[in-house]
Amino acid sequence: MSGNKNIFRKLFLSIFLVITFALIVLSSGCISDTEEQAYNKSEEATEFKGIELTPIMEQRNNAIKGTQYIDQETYELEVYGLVDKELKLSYDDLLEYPSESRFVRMDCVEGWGFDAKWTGVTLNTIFDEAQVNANATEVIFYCADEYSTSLDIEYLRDNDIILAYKLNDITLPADRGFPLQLVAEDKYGYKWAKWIIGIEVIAHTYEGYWERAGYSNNADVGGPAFE
Ligand SMILES: Nc1nc2c(c(=O)[nH]1)N[C@H]1C(S)=C(S)[C@@H](COP(=O)(O)O)O[C@H]1N2
Ligand SMILES: [Mo]
Repeated sequence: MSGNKNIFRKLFLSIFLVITFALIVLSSGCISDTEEQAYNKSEEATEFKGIELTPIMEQRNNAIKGTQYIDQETYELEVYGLVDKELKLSYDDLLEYPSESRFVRMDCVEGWGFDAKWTGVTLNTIFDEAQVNANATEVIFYCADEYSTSLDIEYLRDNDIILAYKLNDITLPADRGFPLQLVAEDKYGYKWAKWIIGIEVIAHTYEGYWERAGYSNNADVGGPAFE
């Protein structure tokens, strides 16, 4: 009888261990978002110039095909079109430009948003290096998930718009657009291209992914969502 009891105990213990293990795996699966693990929260900025920032964990995000995982080692940003000098910039090239930090609010057209500190390189720096032609009117941003959007070159230049590689002092997490997100100040979220791999300078009008679906090509925050 005592032998039977032992077997029963062993069986009970193994079942208990299997269930516990399964629960741990399942629950870690639920919280294994890149944003949980990919950065050190103690390094995240909580305020900038006296303005309170929304913690990254509380910021929502949005993507047509889910998170894109870009390899920092092989990444290249191509700048082409109406330029005298085409550029192919590595991640390290991007970090070598003078960096600029700004407080900018991101507002999705769906009605949610967040306040963040963005750090990156200004497009003016890149446009000047590429020697953008005088007849250029618009710039297309192509992304790794085949998303695209465009903005007037005048808007980008006059507002000294930045391509951000950091968010609240943290390197952009994969789900947030690593290596680059366009900080399209005062424009709805769908202009804030993530996972940017190409920048084309053009002299005609272009409609990006959501713009083709009827969303305003102007996209001013507070303005109409549709055209
Ligand atoms: N490449 C790419 N960029 C994108 C999108 C996308 O689907 N793909 N979605 C846009 C939309 S609709 C919003 S609201 C913002 C969300 O950006 P966030 O991750 O900073 O919140 O990303 C924009 N940039
Ligand atoms: Mo959005």
